[in-house]
Amino acid sequence: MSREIIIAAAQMGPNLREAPREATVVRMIALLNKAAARGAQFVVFPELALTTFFPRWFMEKQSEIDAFFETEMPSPLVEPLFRRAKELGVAFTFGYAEKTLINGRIRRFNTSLMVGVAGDILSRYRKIHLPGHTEHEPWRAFQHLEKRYFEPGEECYSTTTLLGSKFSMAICNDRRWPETYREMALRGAEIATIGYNTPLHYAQTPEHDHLQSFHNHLCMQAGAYQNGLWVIGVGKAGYEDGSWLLGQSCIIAPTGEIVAMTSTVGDEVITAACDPDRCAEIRDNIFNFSRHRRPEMYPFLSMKNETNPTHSYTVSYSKEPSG
Ligand code: CDV
Repeated sequence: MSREIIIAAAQMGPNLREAPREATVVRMIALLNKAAARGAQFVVFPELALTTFFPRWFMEKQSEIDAFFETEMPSPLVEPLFRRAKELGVAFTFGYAEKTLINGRIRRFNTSLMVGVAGDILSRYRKIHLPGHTEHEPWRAFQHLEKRYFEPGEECYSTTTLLGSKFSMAICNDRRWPETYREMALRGAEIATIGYNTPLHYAQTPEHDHLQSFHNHLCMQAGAYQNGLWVIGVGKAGYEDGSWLLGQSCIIAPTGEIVAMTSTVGDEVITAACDPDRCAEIRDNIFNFSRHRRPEMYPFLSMKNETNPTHSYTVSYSKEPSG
C-alpha cells in the first residue's frame, strides 16, 4: 500500500511590522484552505511565520523585543489557525518566536511546532544554528541579531511519526549544515521541513548576494540526495520592512530533484505527492549507510570546534568582527 502524502509548501509574502498578527493568521488560513482544496494532508509554513523578521533591528527595550514573542501556543490569536486545520483534517508546521519559563528562568527560542490532524501539538523544535551577531553593528545595511534575541535550542533533531511517515523539523540556517540532514536521516526521518527567512543581501560577503538562490537550493538538494530524504523548504519572501527576502520555496525528492517550486515572492501554495518509500531508492543503494558509511574514518566530525586544530582557519578568514 502506498504511503504517499500530499504535502503543501505555503510560502508567505512579507509580514510588515505594523501588520496586526490577526491579519497574518487570516492569510495563513487562506493558504491552508487553498492547500486543502488541492488535497494537501500536511502544510509547511515558514520560520517566524507570525511576525516580521525582527532580528533585522537593534532594539534595546526588552518590552519592544518581547512584542514579537508568543508566551503560549496556541495563543488566542493563533487558535483560529489550529481550529481551521482541525476542521480540514490537515496537519501543519510553522515557526514563531517562543518566550517560555524553564526552571524559573525566562528563555527565548526561534521555534517550530508540528501539529497533528486533530489539532494537537505533536512536537517542538528550537533552532540549533543561530546565525548573525549579538551586538549592534551599524556598518550593516540591516542587523541580523538572532544571536542576541534567541538562545540556541538545546534539544537534538528528533522525528515525529505523522500520516504514516517520519518527519523532522529544522529552521532556516540549519539547512546550510550537512550535519542537519545526516542526523535526521540517521534517526530514520523521511521528510524534513525547513522554514526560512533569507535576506538577498549578506552583509559580510555582499559579492555572494547573487548566489542566495543557488546556495538555498544547493544545500537542500544535496541534503535530500545525500541522505535519501524529502526536503520541504519554505520561505517568507518579498520586500519586508526594507529587506528583500528570498522566495523559491520548494519540495525536493530524495533524488535531489526539485519537484515543485514557487514562482512569486508572495503568498503562494505549491504541492507535491511525496512517497516516503522513495527514500529507499537512495538509502538502499548509493547512500546505504550501514553498508558503505565509515564513521570510524570521520573522527573530526565528533570533535568540538575548539579541540579541532583546523578551526582557526574559519576564524582568520572572517573580514568583519562577527559572524
Ligand atoms: N533566518 C536565517 O537563519 N537566515 C540566515 C541568513 C542570515 C544567512 C540563513 O541561513 O538563511
